[in-house]
Amino acid sequence: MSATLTPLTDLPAWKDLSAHAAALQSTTLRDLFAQDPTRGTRLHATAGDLYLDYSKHRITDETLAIFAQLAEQSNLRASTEAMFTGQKINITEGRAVLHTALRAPADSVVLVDGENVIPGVHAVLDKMAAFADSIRSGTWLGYTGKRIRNIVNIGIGGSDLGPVMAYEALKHYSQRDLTFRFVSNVDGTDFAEAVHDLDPEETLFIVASKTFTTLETMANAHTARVWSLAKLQHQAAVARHFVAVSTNAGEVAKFGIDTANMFGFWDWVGGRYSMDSAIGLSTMVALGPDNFRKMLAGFHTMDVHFRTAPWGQNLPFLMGALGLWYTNFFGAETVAVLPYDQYLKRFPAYLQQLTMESNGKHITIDGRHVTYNTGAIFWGEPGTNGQHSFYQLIHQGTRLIPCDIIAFAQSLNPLGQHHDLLMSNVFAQAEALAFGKTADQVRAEGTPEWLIPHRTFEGNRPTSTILAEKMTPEVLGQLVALYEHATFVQGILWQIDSFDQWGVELGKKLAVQIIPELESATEPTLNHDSSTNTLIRRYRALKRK
Ligand code: G6Q
Repeated sequence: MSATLTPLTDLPAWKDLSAHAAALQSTTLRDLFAQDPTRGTRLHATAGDLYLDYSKHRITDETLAIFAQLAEQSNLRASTEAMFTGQKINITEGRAVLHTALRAPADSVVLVDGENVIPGVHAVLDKMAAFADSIRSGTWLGYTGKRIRNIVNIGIGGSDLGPVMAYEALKHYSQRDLTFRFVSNVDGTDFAEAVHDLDPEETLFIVASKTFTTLETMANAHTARVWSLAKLQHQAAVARHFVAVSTNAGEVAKFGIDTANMFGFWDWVGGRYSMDSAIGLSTMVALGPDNFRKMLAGFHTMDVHFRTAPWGQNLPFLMGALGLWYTNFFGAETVAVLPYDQYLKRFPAYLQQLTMESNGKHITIDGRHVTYNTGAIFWGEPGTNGQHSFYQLIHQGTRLIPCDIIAFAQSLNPLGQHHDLLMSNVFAQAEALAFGKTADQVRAEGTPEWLIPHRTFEGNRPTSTILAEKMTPEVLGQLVALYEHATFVQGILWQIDSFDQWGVELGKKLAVQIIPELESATEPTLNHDSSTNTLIRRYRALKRK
C-alpha cells in the first residue's frame, strides 16, 4: 500500500480551484472572448505535429496557473519520472508501467529490477519486422504452399481495440492485397462473419493475448483451429497458420503454436497500453515495419514533450486538467470525442477503454473512498455523421458535454470539394457550441416570438480543437500518446491507480460459474438471486425450443 497522501480536496490548489470555479460559473465564452480579443491566438499549444486550440474553454490564465500549482502539490512531475523510469507505480498489481519504453530509441536505458529492458523491446520489434516482411512479400506460405492473403487478429480488450483502431486509422498506408479482420467477441457471430468469405489455405491467425487464458480469445482461437484444420487436415498446418502474441510461452505451446512464432512482451505493458508492443503485430503486417516504426517515433515525440514541456504548454497536462475542471467543478459527466476523419472511426471506442478502464476507480491509492467524481464517460462518432444525430443534445440539451474535435488540414483522399466541406463543419460546430445564437439574433431574422426560445442557442459549450496537417503513422502515435498521458495526469491528480482493472473481475468469475448451469443436461440447482435464477431457467427453456 502507498504512503498516506494529503486528500486531494485538502490541497490548497484544490480549494483555490473551487473558489475560482464558483467565481467563473456565470462567465460565458462570449464574455471571455469579448474581454480578450487575443484569446484565440494566445490559448493554444503545440506538440509534434499537433496543434491544440483550448481557447474555447471556460477558463482564464488563472485557471491554468492554479492547475499548475495543483500539479506541484500532487507531485505530478515526480510521478511522471517514476513512470518513465520503471518504478512500480501500478501499486495494486506491484508492476512497473512502461509503455513509454516500447517506443524509446534503441540507445535508451530503462531499468526494471536492475535490467535494461530496451534491448529486449528492440529484439521483439526486429522479429516482428522479419515476420511482417515475410507475409507482405509472400515468402511466408501457408501449409498447402499458397500465399497468405488474410490476417485475422483474435484478441479482446487491449489485445483488440488498439490493433483494430490503428488498422482503420492507417488503412491508407496498408498493403491493399492483404485482408485484415479482427475477432474479439465470444459471440460466435463475430468469428463466423469474419471468416465467411476466407479460404483457410490463405488465412493466418494472430492470437493476441497477454495471458493466453482469456476465455473469449481462447474460445475463438480453438474455433479458428477447428475451422483451419477442417480444410487443411493436418495438425502440422497449425504452425503455418497460427502465430501468437503473448507473455505466456507455456500456454502458447500447449495450444500447438510453435513458440518460435511467438512474439513476446512483458508484464509492465498494460493491455490498454499495448498497441505499440507485439500486440500491434497485425498493424505492422498491414503497414510494414517502416511505418510501424514511424508510429512509434510519433509516440516517443509525445513522450518527450510530456516529460519536459512546462505545464502551461504541455498538451497532455492541459487536456488532463481540462477534463478535471469540467468533471469536478462543472458537473460534466462525459466527454465527446468527435474526429472529423473517417479513418478515426474506431478512435472513440479505443479511448473508451484507455480512459474509462484506467480512471473508472473510486478508491485512492492509499485506500480511501474518493469524495469527488473520477473518470468521465468517453463516447463519440466521426463528424459529420454525429451532427445529424446526437449533436442536438450537445447544443441545446441540459447537460454540459465538453468535446474534443480532431481534424486534419489535408485529406488522404482529396475528392473535389469534400475536404473543405468537412472542415467547414469542424470550425462551424466549435463556433456554434461556444457562442451560440442569442434571442436578439434570432428575432432579427424575423422569427415569430413564440419560436424564438426554441431557436436560440445559449452557446458556452466548451471544445478543444486538435488540428494536424494530415493523418500519418507519426501523427497517430502522437495522438494516442497524448490521450495516454492525459489519462495519467488525471489519475495522479485524482490519486487513483490508473493501471489496474479489478472492476472487470467479478463478472468474469460469475460467468465461469454459470457456464455449467446453462449446459447441464439435468435441471441444475441454482443459488443466485431470484432474478438471475429466473433468467437462467427461462434461457434454458427457450434454447430447448
Ligand atoms: C486492459 C485489460 C484488458 C485485456 C483483455 C485481454 O488493460 O487488461 O482489456 O487487454 O482482457 O487480455 P489478454 O491480452 O490477456 O487476453
